[in-house]
Amino acid sequence: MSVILYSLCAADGRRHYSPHVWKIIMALRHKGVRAEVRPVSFADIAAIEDGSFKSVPVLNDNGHLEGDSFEIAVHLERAYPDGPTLFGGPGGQAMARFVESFSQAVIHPPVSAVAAMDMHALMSPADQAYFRAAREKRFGMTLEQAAATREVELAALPAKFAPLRGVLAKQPWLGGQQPLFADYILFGVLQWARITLPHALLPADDPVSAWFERCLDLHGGVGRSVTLSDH
Ligand SMILES: N[C@@H](CCC(=O)N[C@@H](CS)C(=O)NCC(=O)O)C(=O)O
Repeated sequence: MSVILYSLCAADGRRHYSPHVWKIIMALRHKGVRAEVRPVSFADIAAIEDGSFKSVPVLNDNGHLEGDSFEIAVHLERAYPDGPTLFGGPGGQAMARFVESFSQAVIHPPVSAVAAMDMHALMSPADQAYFRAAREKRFGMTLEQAAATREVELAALPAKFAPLRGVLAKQPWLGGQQPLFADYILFGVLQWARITLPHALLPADDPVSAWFERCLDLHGGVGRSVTLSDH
């Protein structure tokens, strides 16, 4: 029996910072599945397992390979039916796709820009070169120019969390009375920011910050186990 999760890691070999990997670290703990988290760099991704993967997370669950965070969660729900549910049924699974889409379309892009230079600082020289080329192509500007938008992006960010804040005024988790994979999707983005940025992304008195702290307390506080950015 062996479960391996491949995870993008800083040059220090300790700071796992990928938002998509964090969704799965939480999902594995939620299901009570023990896994070895194996650190990789950008350069290592092409050599993971059968060489067919272009991004992390990648999960090897006793020989079953899965390479997209949502598909990994669907696999875990199917493979470990005795553990607590990650979706709360087919409707919950379908609606978690909306949360993923919201996270990718609305939250991910500004955090990418705000964290660009801080992420770069955490990487090995080889990953820095890869990351700079890939992100400058995606952004259509240099990393430095993307980072120069950070004050504007940071100021606009709390309003973008309004949909989550609105739900949290009525219930403690997106999942209702308990966290579900939908919570871990948005947790992943904030955890990425927590690990890479030298400052908080949202004000401490924001209900979203209180929810994030509750997420950090889950599953034996696994989210707090990563050393914070000190660069
Ligand atoms: N849809 C994928 C996206 C995963 C993804 O973009 N992972 C990033 C790390 S956060 C990656 O591995 N990127 C590889 C690259 O940029 O070459 C998922 O949710 O698993």
